[in-house]
Amino acid sequence: MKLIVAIINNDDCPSVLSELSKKEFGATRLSTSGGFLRAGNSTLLIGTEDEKVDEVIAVFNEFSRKRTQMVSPSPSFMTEGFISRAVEVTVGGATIFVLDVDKFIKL
Ligand code: 2BA
Repeated sequence: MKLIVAIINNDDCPSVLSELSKKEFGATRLSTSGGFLRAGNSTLLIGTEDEKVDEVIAVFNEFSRKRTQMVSPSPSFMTEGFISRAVEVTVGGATIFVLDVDKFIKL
């Protein structure tokens, strides 16, 4: 058995959790924050059989991988005569640890 610890962006969390639940994986979400940016992120704990680890990682790969997105500046930044241009920003990403589990007990 393995414990997957995955740190992802808060915005990606609902879609990752709903896909994991659809595939009948148990998951626990912790609200965490990164030591560098000190911004909120989510840490998911997922206990699963060894042979299903790749299936879980595929969910993160599909729903929380690092990608770029075009974002328009918010109207409050726009002034008369200023032509707003969408900018490309990087969003998402997942940091995943896979740990061996000695015992799994549910009481
Ligand atoms: P990532 O490397 O994608 O890391 C995203 C978040 O994953 C981190 O948030 C942290 O919460 C977690 N994480 C990453 N590596 C970890 C590890 N070895 N052990 C435990 N948790 C880990 P932040 O710490 O706020 O970092 C946000 C982003 O800032 C990082 O994205 C990286 O691109 C950059 N970064 C982090 N530390 C840095 C440093 N010392 N110097 C420069 N850039 C750094």
